[in-house]
Amino acid sequence: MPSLRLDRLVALTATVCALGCPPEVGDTIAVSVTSDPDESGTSSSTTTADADATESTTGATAGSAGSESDSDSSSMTSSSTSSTTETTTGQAVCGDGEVQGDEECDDGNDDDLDACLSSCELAGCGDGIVHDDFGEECDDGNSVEDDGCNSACARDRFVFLTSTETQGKFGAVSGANSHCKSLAQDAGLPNPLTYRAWMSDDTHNPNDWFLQSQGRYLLTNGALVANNWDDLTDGTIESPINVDEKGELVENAAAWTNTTPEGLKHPDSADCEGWTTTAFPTEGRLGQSWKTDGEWTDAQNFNPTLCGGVAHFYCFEN
Ligand SMILES: [Ca+2]
Ligand SMILES: [Ca+2]
Ligand SMILES: [Ca+2]
Ligand SMILES: [Ca+2]
Repeated sequence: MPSLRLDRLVALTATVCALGCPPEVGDTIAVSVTSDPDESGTSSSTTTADADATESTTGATAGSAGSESDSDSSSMTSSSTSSTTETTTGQAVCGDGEVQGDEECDDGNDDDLDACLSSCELAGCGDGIVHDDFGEECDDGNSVEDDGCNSACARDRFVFLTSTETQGKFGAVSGANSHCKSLAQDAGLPNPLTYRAWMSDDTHNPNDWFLQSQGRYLLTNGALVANNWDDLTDGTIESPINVDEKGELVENAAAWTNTTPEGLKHPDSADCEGWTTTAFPTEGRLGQSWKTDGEWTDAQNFNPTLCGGVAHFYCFEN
């Protein structure tokens, strides 16, 4: 109790002094402040007459508010220490739940996975912490684009041409997906169960159905196919998708697609009746796996083609 009253007294004196006190009273303040632990020892008693006065006024109000909220949790000491921190710093205290000074935020916790970091900076791409709630797939804290995690916090994805080929009947699009997953798994590729076939029917097309990534699409040998989804679907690709799930080149192959370079179902759709039949004369549409223009998915010279023929699939990590 006495110490609190002394504080109050000092605060009161300081408030008055803020309006103009003789230096002697200022000395009194300096003495009482130096009696507080730690921080005040560093401050100089000569320059602080004004500063101490304002700080201790705010300290007094904050201290009284603090003692209300602290009252249930006990002790004069806690309320007096809180008033001393506020008195001596009077500036931003990261973690106190109030946004002050240069703090971008202050949520009063040290959880770095929420929107406010424990450093009182707003969470975002580039802070080195993956915030999947905000759409970050990765966050390596740098702006190097080709190290697996780009400056948009999007990761790389693999694309391959299946090592196997089949007629146009393979259990619909879902059958092609299953085949992509199983080949990816057998080859030890990451996230094998996310793979989808680049293929369209009446209810599927890649544009609606794939994650449109901001990250790169790479062949399994590391070659760049596209820098992101927009690059993938702009009509040309950087490397032909002619490498299989094991990283091996497959030459002069075709792939069932029925899909435009934009990732849509072809306007002249031909999909072997939803990829369920090889009956003559049903037809499907193909892409040519050695091409980097739109023909990679929509070959001009032999579409549509009979479903009894054989072709591969393009498989995309999603
Ligand atoms: Ca704060
Ligand atoms: Ca936080
Ligand atoms: Ca982040
Ligand atoms: Ca990076």
